Amino acid sequence: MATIQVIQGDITKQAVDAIVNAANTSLLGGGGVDGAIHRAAGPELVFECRLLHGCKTGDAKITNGYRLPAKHVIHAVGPVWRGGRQGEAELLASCYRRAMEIASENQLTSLAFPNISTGIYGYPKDKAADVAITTIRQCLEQPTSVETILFVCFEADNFALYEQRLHANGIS
Ligand code: AR6
Repeated sequence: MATIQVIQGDITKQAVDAIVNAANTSLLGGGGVDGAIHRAAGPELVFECRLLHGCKTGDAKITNGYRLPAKHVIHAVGPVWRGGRQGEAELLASCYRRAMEIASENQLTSLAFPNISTGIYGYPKDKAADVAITTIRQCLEQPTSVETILFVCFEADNFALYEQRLHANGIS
């Protein structure tokens, strides 16, 4: 049975099989958690990202982790929040699903997620937490190599939202 954990902290410090990045369609870096991951991984990361020729919104692609304690980075592209009627929830769910699929294809067992789209992309944090937790629970009902999910919340309000939802679901 897989476990879901939540911590408040910095995803670049997590020694897991893969950390998930909240990237953009270019995959060539940016601000927020993307910038932090590229800074911590070193310049080799963007060299590998250049070979991937971008990524669609709702999709994800994997690279090595280079100088990170994580072995791999799964770069997922979340939606920009445009009011909620532009398919944002499905695109956000798709990010989590694709990251889980890629992890399983690569036989990864531990995966850390940031709160995709809730920073620069403006997705309401409570709605994003619902999508993230629901989607991960659905993925864990299917056969998967993933045994441990870590939600890494940078901000106290996101941490509180996840704690409340995970406890309410009786998961952690
Ligand atoms: N560890 C964990 N979470 C973090 C960290 C960190 N070190 N730093 C920030 N966060 P954002 P988005 C949280 O803006 O909304 C980039 O420029 C942050 O507090 O990083 O998906 C990309 O290139 C927030 O809760 O990503 C894209 O252009 C969460 O990570 C765009 O931003 C996501 O915030 C993507 O926007």
